[in-house]
Amino acid sequence: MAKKKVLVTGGAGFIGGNFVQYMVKKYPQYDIYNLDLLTYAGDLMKHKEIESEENYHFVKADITDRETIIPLFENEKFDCVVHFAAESHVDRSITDPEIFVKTNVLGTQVLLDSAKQIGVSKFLHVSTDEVYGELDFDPNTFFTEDTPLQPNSPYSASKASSDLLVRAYHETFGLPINITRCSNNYGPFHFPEKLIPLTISRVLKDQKIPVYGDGKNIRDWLHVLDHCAAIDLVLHEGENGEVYNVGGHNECTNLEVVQTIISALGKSEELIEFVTDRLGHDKRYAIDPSKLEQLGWKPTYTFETGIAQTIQWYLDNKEWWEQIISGEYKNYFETQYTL
Ligand code: NAD
Ligand code: TDX
Repeated sequence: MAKKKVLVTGGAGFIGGNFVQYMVKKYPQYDIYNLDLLTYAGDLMKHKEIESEENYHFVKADITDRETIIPLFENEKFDCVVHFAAESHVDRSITDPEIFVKTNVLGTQVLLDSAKQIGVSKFLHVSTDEVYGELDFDPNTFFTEDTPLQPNSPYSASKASSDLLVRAYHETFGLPINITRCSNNYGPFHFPEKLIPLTISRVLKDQKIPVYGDGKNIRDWLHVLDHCAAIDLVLHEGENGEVYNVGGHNECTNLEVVQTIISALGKSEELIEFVTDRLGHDKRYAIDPSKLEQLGWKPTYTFETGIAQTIQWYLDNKEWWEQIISGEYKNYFETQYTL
């Protein structure tokens, strides 16, 4: 019997990369195709361990390039698509929104057209809790799947637009879809422009940590491997057309996150530097994951266990992140921060 073909877009990035590794190891009976453009955020160094596995395949392509993507789907006849590829950094969307619209909106539409043309059995769109906007600091309020979409940044507006297109292809053309909306991920291979890996890599070099505003904004942290398990479950068991929120009830202020990392690495809080706030900075995100829990998902990490594992991973894998922060990233950091 032919192997099931699973296309993963953005599989050279942080979450997609973890998901590709998870799937290649867990499902030898599937062929996993990693399609990625290898932008600044993608690399193949992370896949050294799986690159020679028989069920792993890499395709370098741009999801916005219709002339390449449609024939690729026609030739390969993928059974299902798990769509991670995106521009993902809120700060970059504030300085340069256009690429976010191109990749996140038009790229998703090209994939939807391709999936519709060959008739995939599932199109799983990986979205974000940021499409719901922000919550206030009342700890009893959460995002549910019914919370109205009120995105505040160009990034989250582009993700919300892509969610609406995915929904429309289901309603209009009957494309079998799911949308997952997760909270902030962290864990191995997290790109060091994001708060947690930025803090770990800079604390290890005794460099200042830029904390935006007063550091009181809250994020709900989800370990990337718990996220991979959630996507696996939705891919196999998700009800057609449904949205599932993914989050682990791990709310922390940004200042708490930075202090935890500094303390775990035995350094001084004098490294903290409060800097100008992010424009339109969302106050708080918090997920109600009960719909996904009813499907059978439960996170295995608390923030305590997950951050300890993540810090250890960055200590053990300096080669990977040192290579990244010495490249194009260096110019980005110098224009973004004045530390
Ligand atoms: P990332 O920035 O680490 O990786 C994105 C990947 O997409 C990279 O490998 C990049 O090369 C690829 N890519 C970008 N443009 C492309 C194009 N035109 N064609 C093909 N590939 C392209 O992102 P991430 O943090 O792994 O996020 C993955 C997905 O999860 C995104 O859709 C993001 O919106 C969503 N998400 C992320 C988080 C988080 O905390 N990181 C939380 C919620 C949702
Ligand atoms: O230098 C910093 N200082 C700082 O205080 C950076 C980079 C961030 N922050 C703050 C801003 C946020 O409140 O830390 C918090 C986390 O910031 P990011 O790591 O940039 O993540 P966030 O903006 O919350 O978005 C992330 O989670 C949701 C991902 O990048 C998105 O792709 C995802 O949709």
